[in-house]
Amino acid sequence: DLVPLRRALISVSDKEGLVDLGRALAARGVELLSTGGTARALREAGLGVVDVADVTGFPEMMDGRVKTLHPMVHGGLLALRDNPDHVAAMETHGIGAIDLLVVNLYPFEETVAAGAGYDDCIENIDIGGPAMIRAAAKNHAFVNVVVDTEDYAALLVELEKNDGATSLAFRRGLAQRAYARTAAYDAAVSTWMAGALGDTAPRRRAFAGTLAQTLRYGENPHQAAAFYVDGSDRPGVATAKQWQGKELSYNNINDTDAAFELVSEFLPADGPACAIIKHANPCGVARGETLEAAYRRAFDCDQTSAFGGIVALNMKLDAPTAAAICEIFTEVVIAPAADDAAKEIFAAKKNLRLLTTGGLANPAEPGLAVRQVSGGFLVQDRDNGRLRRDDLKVVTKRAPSDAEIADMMFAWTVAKHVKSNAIVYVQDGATVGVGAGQMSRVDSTRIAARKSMDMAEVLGLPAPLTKGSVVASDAFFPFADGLLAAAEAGATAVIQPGGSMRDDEVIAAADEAGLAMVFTGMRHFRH
Ligand code: 93A
Repeated sequence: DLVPLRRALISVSDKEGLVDLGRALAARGVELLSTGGTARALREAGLGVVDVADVTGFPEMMDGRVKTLHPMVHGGLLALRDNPDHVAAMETHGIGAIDLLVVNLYPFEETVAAGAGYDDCIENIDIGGPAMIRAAAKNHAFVNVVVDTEDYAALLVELEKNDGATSLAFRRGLAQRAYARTAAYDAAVSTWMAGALGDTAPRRRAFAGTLAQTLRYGENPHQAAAFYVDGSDRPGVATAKQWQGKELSYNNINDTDAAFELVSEFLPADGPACAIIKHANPCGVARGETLEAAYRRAFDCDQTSAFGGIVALNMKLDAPTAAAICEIFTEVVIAPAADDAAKEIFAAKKNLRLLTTGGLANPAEPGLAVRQVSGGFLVQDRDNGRLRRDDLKVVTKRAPSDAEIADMMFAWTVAKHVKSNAIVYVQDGATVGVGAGQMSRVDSTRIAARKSMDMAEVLGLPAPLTKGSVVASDAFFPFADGLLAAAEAGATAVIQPGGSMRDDEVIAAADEAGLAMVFTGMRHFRH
């Protein structure tokens, strides 16, 4: 199954590594065919090249839209060399076999990411490239197809190993990667078009990403894993710059995403905010007079869990905050930016990863969330629901105070980022108890209160900070018991969606306990 390599067609937008590859192939006596810009680059390097236009007998035309779309090219890629009819057709029409196709496509994804206009994006949809890639990959029994500059070296190693030929196993691997590339390319086009048309309906989306990183392992060491990016330029873990520390792991990426999405809810104009995440749930979120104060207040919600956590900040990381973070072991810090003094402090902590994003994510931005189930994918709009003060409906005899309302809005925003059943106690712009991921809402309510009691002991407080707090619930209280547990922990005001069959019972219990309660009319399940 060894096929010797005699004739190659090279047509690349990314010219990186092109000349070296061309030289190595020429040294093996391989004939080089090429399109306009690629041929020029090879010639400038002193290599002999045949223009595709001379092979097809047609000039490249229509701004390059039609250059390789011709039977002289596609026949050379698709002909079965062991099929007498195919061989006869090649002879009749003077079609020469092409044994190697090297193509990388018009930079459509980069053009979109750079914010180019509609027409520019359209012009950067490559047609001839994918057509050739798919043809060559189909005919991998005889043809090699390389779509990534990173595979040039492997091709040369293979040729060296087999004295100028390639094995079927090698060509199959190339073909598989080639189809992954064209699938991702078309998905990127379709996704961009959906956005451009303002139609992001889940049912119309194609899914694909570009492999950004092969991860050391997945959620557990026995699971292989990789990180795919979708090419969006949204600030976040996928586009962040890493300044120091080891490579991020699967769990780090997942947790860092949760941390940054949460902290992005808090606009810098409203003051510094910090979120500390463990296992994708916040173990402390707070505002503060300074960024350092925000961090310390978030840390004080649950000092035990914060160890080895992910810290996200809504503003440029400064030195005092960096020093405070360094007091314990932290896995990752993510912020819109970091000043030099902060970077210097972190430099002493070799294992700490620092990521900067250049800005905050927009929590109101539309988008899709995908989850895999066995046998398929579930697709939904991302939860970009945001509450305004006017949306609150007071349902109790006592109306909440302004301070309570501010804390309720904060607690509600945090609860959106806590796994259901989510219960979040907040006092004075800081979480003081978080109950996450329980199967019963009463349990979440009690666990959060219990943790607050533990922290009161650690901090030497006379009473847990749930006393005099407000509490948020991501979904309605189905019975009064959860609400009563929150009242018992000392909450004075409650924010929840409402809508339970027993709302009347729950409201009566709140009135009886002297609580103020508001309904949001919106739910924030997160599973
Ligand atoms: O405009 S195209 O869709 N029409 C074609 O016939 C065609 N053939 C190759 N784009 C086409 N290509 C692409 O041109 C290749 O995929 C490659 O990205 C690029 C290389 O052009 P040049 O050699 O002129 O730099």
